[in-house]
Order: sequence, then C-alpha cells, then structure tokens
Amino acid sequence: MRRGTSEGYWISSQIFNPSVPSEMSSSGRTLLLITASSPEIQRVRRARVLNFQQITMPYLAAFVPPHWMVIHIDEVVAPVDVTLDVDLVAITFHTPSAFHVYELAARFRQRGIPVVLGGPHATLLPEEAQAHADVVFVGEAERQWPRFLKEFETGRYARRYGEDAPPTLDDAPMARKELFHRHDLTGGRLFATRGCAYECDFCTVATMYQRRVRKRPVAAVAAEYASFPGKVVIFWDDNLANDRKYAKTLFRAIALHKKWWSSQVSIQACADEEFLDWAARSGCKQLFIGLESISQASMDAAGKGFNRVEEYARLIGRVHAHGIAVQAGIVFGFDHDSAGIFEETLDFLEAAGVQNATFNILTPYPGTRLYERLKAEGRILTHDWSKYNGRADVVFEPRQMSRETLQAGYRYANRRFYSGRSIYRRLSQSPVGWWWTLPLNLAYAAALRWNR
Ligand code: B12
Repeated sequence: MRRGTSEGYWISSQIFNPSVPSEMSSSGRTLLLITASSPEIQRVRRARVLNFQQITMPYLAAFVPPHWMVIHIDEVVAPVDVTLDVDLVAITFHTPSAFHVYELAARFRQRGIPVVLGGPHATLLPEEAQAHADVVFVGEAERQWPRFLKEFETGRYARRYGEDAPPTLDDAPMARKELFHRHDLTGGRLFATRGCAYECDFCTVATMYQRRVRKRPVAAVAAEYASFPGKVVIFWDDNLANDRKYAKTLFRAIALHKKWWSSQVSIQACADEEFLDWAARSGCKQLFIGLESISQASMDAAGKGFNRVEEYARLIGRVHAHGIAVQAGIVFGFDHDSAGIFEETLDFLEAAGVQNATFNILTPYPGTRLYERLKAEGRILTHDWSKYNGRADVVFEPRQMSRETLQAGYRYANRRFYSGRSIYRRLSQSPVGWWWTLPLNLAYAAALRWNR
C-alpha cells in the first residue's frame, strides 16, 4: 500500500504513476473513488480552519475486492484528473456540489467510463442524479455496493441500487486508513452509530437513513479507535448520545487508550452526569451540540422542541464542569427569527462561555419537511443547488427579515464571535481547554479577516 503521492492521490495496491496509465489496470480493475467538493463550496468554507477528513469513500473502499486497485481523490485536497484511465468512477456528494459533480460525471462518461453516484443528494433526489449517471445508489450501501461490484465484473448490473430496510452495522469494516488524506495528529475518524432518533424538520438525516438508528458492536468501534496512530479522534456520528447506555459502555471501552475525542450529541445528554463523567474520563475534549436557536418558538416549530432554551446555560455549565469544551451549532433564519436574533444569540453564547460555534443560514435541503413547507408556501427562491451552502446564500424568503438582513446577520455573528473582545469574554468565562481553544479561536479570527 502507498499513499500521498505528490499529485495528491491516495491509492492502494501498487505504485501509481498517472503518466503511465497502462500500468494501472495490469493487475485487475481500477476504481476511482471521489469525495466531491465543488469550487463554490470550497470558497464558502475557506474560513473554516480545520480541513476535516470525510470517511465515506475510505469506508466504501473496505468492501472492494482485493483484485481491484482503488484510487481516492478528495477534492478538498486535490483536483480530479478527468483523464485518468480507470474502469469505474464512484462519487459521493452533498447538495451544494451536485452541479459540479454532474459535470465531472459527464467528462468520464464521454470517455466511456461508467459513473456511480451516491450520498446525501443522490439519495434525496435519485431521479435527478440518474440523468447524470450510469448507476445511482439510494441510501446506505453495505449490502448493495459489494453486490454491484460483483455484477459490474460480469457486465450485467442495474441502474439503481437501494436497501428496502436499513442494513445492520454488526459487520461494518474499518475504513481503509491508507486512503485518508490526513495523516497528522487529527487523523482519527470513525463512526460508532448511524442515524438520529429525532426528526427535526430542517435535517436530512431521518430521510437518508430511513428513520432508523443503528450501532456498531462496541468492541469493533474500540478496536478501530485504538488503531489510529494519532492522539485526536472524531466520531462522525449524527448523535453519539442516541443510546446513552451504549455510549457509556463505549466510553468505558475506549478510556484506556488515552486519546482525545469529540463528537456530535443532542443537548439532553448533557443532563446525564454519568454520561458526561464517562465522556470526560474517556478523553472527550469537546462536544458539538446542536443548540440551533435561542428562540424556543423556533425550536418548537422546527420539531426540535426537546431543546429547552431555558436549560441551555445550565447544561453548558455542566459540560464545562467536566472539563469538556462546547461547540455550538447555530442556525439563523427560522420563521420566528426577527432582526434582533443575531445580537441576542451572540450575547447568549458569550455569557455562557461557549468555546466554538458553527453558524449556518437555514437551508431547506430537498427531502426535508422544511423544503416541502417552504415550497408549498412559494418561498423557495432558487433550485441552483450550488447556493444551498448554508453560509453565503439565502435560498428562501425569510418570514421576518429580508434576505440581505439574514446574510448580514450571519456575517455579523461570525465577525463578533471571533473578535478579540468576544474571544476574551467567552474564554475567560469558561477557560476549559484554553490551551487549544484559544489558538483555534485566534486562527478562526485570522482566517475570517483574511477571507473577508
Ligand atoms: C462528517 C460530516 C461532514 C464533515 C466531513 C467532510 C465532508 N467532506 O463532508 C464536515 C464537517 C467537513 C462536513 C461539511 C459539510 N457538510 Co456534512 N456531514 C457530515 C456527517 C455528520 C457525517 C457524514 C459521514 O461521514 N457519514 C459516515 C458515512 C460512512 O456514511 P455516509 O456518508 O452516509 O455513507 C453511506 C451511504 O450514504 C452510502 N453512500 C454515500 N455516498 C456514496 C457514494 C456511492 C458511490 C455509494 C455506492 C454509496 C454511498 O454508503 C455509505 C455506507 O452505507 C453528515 C451527516 C450524515 N449522517 O451523513 C453531514 C452531512 C452529510 N453534511 C451536510 C452538509 C450540508 C455539509 C456542508 C455543505 C455544510 C456547510 N454548509 O459547509 C459541508 C460540505 C463539505 C464539503 N467540503 O463539500 C448535510 C448534507 C445535506 C445534503 N442534502 O447534502 C449532512 C447530511 C448533515 C445534515 N444533517 O443535513 N460534513
């Protein structure tokens, strides 16, 4: 196995020299896996300092038979060379990269190379994706992906693959780390569970995973966790606290490895002292919590009324008391949001001493109840998917403010949160993990200024 050529490809099986394409297929077939990220979304995300590894393709690679050579290109780190001589191309993509991916697919298909599309957007809009692909995967692929590869080798395969019932994760393999693009200290990425028990109206997860939460066996997750050479691991779970009993067992199993980890959880878990205690003891350094809004009316209307706004400050305090930093997920643009929401939210985050935040502009992704409602109300402004980026563009008509106010409010939130005054206020209010939260805040502040 080898990795990280100067061209930025991550490949397996044999030395890969793009200038000598005939070498590639000599030992079998060659599969090109692409983790797509359009130039537009990369521009929008420029101010995000951390360049995270997506595991979807290294994970799907683990199902590929050994006689295939696998190349992985993650567009966050390298452009796709559409002249590569491969037998099959498979692409995973989010909604904002859809048009870009359709162009990429066309370039390969013009050369007679079959293209398979899958991931969130293809799952939510399979008919649209089908017009640009030879094969479309709808939803999860644990059972159908290996079946398709076998059928592909015989030359007889279907145009569409999907699962009637979501697969169990009992035998989920480890992702192939040699296909990761990050090999530094922050390189550990895995998932323990899949799906979310809730169905908030703006979120696509319930539709993508057929409203079912599944868990990998604790021993398998602990073994994958231990296999990362670096100190820092992120669980890419939708909600690691879906089943708190499972989570606590997992925390006990990983504690002995003395690594640091982070994941996404719903705020109710923060009322569970035992959960926080074991999270901290097992090395949890930060929890990403979907606070979404400090307006209870917005949370109730979005089907996330279990987020009790009056409890936020106390629960964040509990997380901090366990030495765990908080990254708040915040969304602006709900129907109950008026122009005052930006300042009120920032006042709250500063008073609560929140260490990090991800701000989003409400975006009605297709397949969500939010999309259906706004469409029925005639409030969807565009179907240019590249604008469904949640950061730079407003794609619907907000109820209580203009589009410009929403955009300006989003920018204000980022600028104020990463201003020297706010960083000082927040981190002195709660100095938890200041030795890493301070440099990270300063790096975000610099990146925002640089990309203004
Ligand atoms: C980790 C993560 C990230 C990371 C990782 C890096 C990345 N490049 O995406 C970060 C934080 C950077 C990120 C960023 C973004 N993300 Co994100 N992210 C996730 C998260 C939480 C987990 C994804 C994951 O790794 N799952 C684990 C793998 C194993 O599962 P999987 O991807 O579902 O794959 C399975 C199947 O779907 C299928 N499959 C998937 N793709 C393919 C392709 C083929 C060919 C086949 C056969 C099968 C297949 O097979 C797998 C096995 O069953 C998801 C939520 C979710 N559950 O999907 C959101 C999610 C995918 N993200 C989302 C969004 C919107 C974004 C951003 C646009 C946010 C923003 N405004 O910037 C950016 C875009 C980034 C980019 N560069 O393009 C949305 C997508 C909605 C949509 N309609 O597209 C999701 C669903 C969150 C949500 N709740 O709505 N994200």
